[in-house]
Parts: sequence; C-alpha cells; structure tokens
Amino acid sequence: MTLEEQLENLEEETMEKISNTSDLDSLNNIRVKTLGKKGPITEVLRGMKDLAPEDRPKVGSFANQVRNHLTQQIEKKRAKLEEEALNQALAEESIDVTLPGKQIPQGTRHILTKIVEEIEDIFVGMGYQIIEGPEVEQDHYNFERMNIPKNHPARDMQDTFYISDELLIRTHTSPVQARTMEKHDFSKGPLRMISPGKVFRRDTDDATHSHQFHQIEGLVVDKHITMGDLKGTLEELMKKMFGEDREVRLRPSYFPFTEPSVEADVSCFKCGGKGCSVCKHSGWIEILGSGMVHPDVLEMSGIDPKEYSGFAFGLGPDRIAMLRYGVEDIRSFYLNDTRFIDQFKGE
Ligand code: FA5
Repeated sequence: MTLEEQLENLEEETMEKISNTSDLDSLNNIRVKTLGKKGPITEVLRGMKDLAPEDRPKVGSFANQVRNHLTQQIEKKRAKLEEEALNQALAEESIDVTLPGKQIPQGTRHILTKIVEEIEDIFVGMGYQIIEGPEVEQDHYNFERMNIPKNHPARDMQDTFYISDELLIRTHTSPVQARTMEKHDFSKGPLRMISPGKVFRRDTDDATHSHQFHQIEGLVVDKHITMGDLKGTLEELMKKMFGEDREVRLRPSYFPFTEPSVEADVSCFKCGGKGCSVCKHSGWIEILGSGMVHPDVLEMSGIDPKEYSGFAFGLGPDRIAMLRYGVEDIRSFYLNDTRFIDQFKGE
C-alpha cells in the first residue's frame, strides 16, 4: 500500500470513529491517537525520507491536507458535543417556578424595643424631647443629686452594682433628670423630656424581677406645673397604651426626689376594673412611680423652686410588656430564645 493509500484509509477510519463517538473524552483520545506525535500521520511524514525526492512534496501536502481535514472534523464534533453537554446541563438545572420559595428567616425588633418606641412616639406627640443618659453613672448623679446622700436609708431601695466608690451602673434613669435640668435654658421654653434606657440592680432574678431591666424617665419643669398636669399626662399615656376607657389613680408613696410622691395605677385593661387575675382582683394595676420634683432637686440643678416646679415619673416597660401580653416571667425577655421573641413579630 502506498503512503497515500495508507493516509486515505486512515482518514476514512478516523472519520468513522469521529462520527461514532458520543463523548468528549473518547473524541480527545481519537485526536491524540491520530494526530499526536506518536500517531500514524506523524509516522507517515517520518517515512517520507524513504520516498523519491520528487514524490515528497505531493505526499507531504496530502498528509497535511488529511491532518487539517481531521483536525477540523474533530473540532466540529467537539463543538457539537460541548453544545449537547451544555444543553443537557441546562435542562437538568431548569427551575420549577411553581415550587414554593425558600423561607429566609427574618429578624424582628425585640418586643421591649417596640414598647419603648411606642411610648416615645406618644411623648414626642406631646412635644417631649428624647434624651439618653450614660449607663455607667456617677454616684453623684444617680444618688446625691436625686436627694439620696451617702448613708441615706433610701439607698437600700436600689441595691447597687458599684464599679468604684464614685462610679456605678445606674439603678434608675432618674440621674438623667439632673443631667438635663442643669443644662436646660429656660429662656428657650419649658423642659419636657423622656429618657428611656437600661438600668441595673442587685435584685435576685425571679419571675417579676431582673438584675437588668428598662425604665423610661419622664420630666417636665416649667412655671406653674401642678399634680393636675402629671395626672393628665399619665391619663393620656394610659389611654393611648391600654385603651380610651382607662382611668388613672394616684396613691401616696415615697421617693426621696419627689414631694409629694405617688404611685400611679391604671384601671385594669383586662376586666375594666371589675377584678380579675391580671389586676389581682383589685381592678387596678400599679404602673409607675412619680411625683412633683423635690425643691431640693431643682435647687441642686440650679433651678429656683420658688419660680419653677415640675413633675417626674419612672415607668418600667418590661412590666408593661408583661401585663399587655400576659408574659409570666420577666426573664423570658432576656433569654434570647427566638421562639419567644418571634411571637411578637406582628406587634
Ligand atoms: C424608681 O426607680 C424611680 N426612679 C422612679 C421614679 C422616677 C419615681 C421619677 C418618681 C419620679 P422604682 O424602684 O419603683 O422607682 O422602679 C420603677 C419601676 O421599675 C417599677 O415600677 C418597675 O416597673 C420597674 N422595676 C423596678 N425594679 C425592677 C426589677 N428588678 N425588675 C424589673 N422591673 C423593675
């Protein structure tokens, strides 16, 4: 068989193999075996040295023609197989748009944050400013300026985490009263502020006490502020929070920084005052401590108590949330159990 005949046979066999192959790996094998360095075409080209010099160009160009043709055919087939593979992959990957979507868990603001924001909105609507104070506080503001000097028995009412003799984590938001009063410029108008934030006490945790909880302080100072203003303000708050039918009752109490001091009760939102388990069958729910700002507290903040008067209150949003949603254990707010927190998503 002449070299040309060998090449023709080889071309024919290889074309058949190319057309029969159906995967990229075997196509690559064909390419390596036929066109590679050790393949038959290279072999033929090597055998040219035995040909008569005048035959060499003819056979050489024929061998190149066969090689080019086979290379083209292999490339064509590769493109076809690759396209098929891609189409198959796409077909397998196709999405079923009728399947339900994957749920992406979404966080929600904590219910205590929502309560605080709700109360903030009510007071902003009445022209109050929101002022925040430091959680690490000086003894001076937390106690002294609140009319509770060192060794005063009233310090026992708020068991305290001290950092040093003069520094503590605040036991109530009342120190923000002193911080705000000493800075207020009354020539620009009355002082009306609320101050929400975290407070800390060395209380033993139980269902209704936590060593960390929230308070919202309220303070109004101006000329001619009376208990009537306090009662009206608290009534407005309670109606907005617990419904238009709510009433507020003030009972005498004691805080060193208010005089007179009162506890405010709201008529029970559950039974309307008839008596039920929420109000412990009294018809009333204790909701906050308040009173008229003590003249000494005004004076310590540089305000003349003969000219100015004010009222202040401190309420616990944790207890309000417990009452409103029937949460039985205050510790649930702080355990970071998302099953508990998620219950309030829609609130
Ligand atoms: C005070 O802290 C006063 N500073 C409130 C005040 C402000 C009175 C301005 C007058 C004028 P008291 O210790 O009662 O008061 O706390 C206020 C509220 O914080 C309570 O009504 C209660 O809702 C909440 N509270 C107190 N201790 C705890 C506790 N351990 N866990 C959860 N809530 C608490």
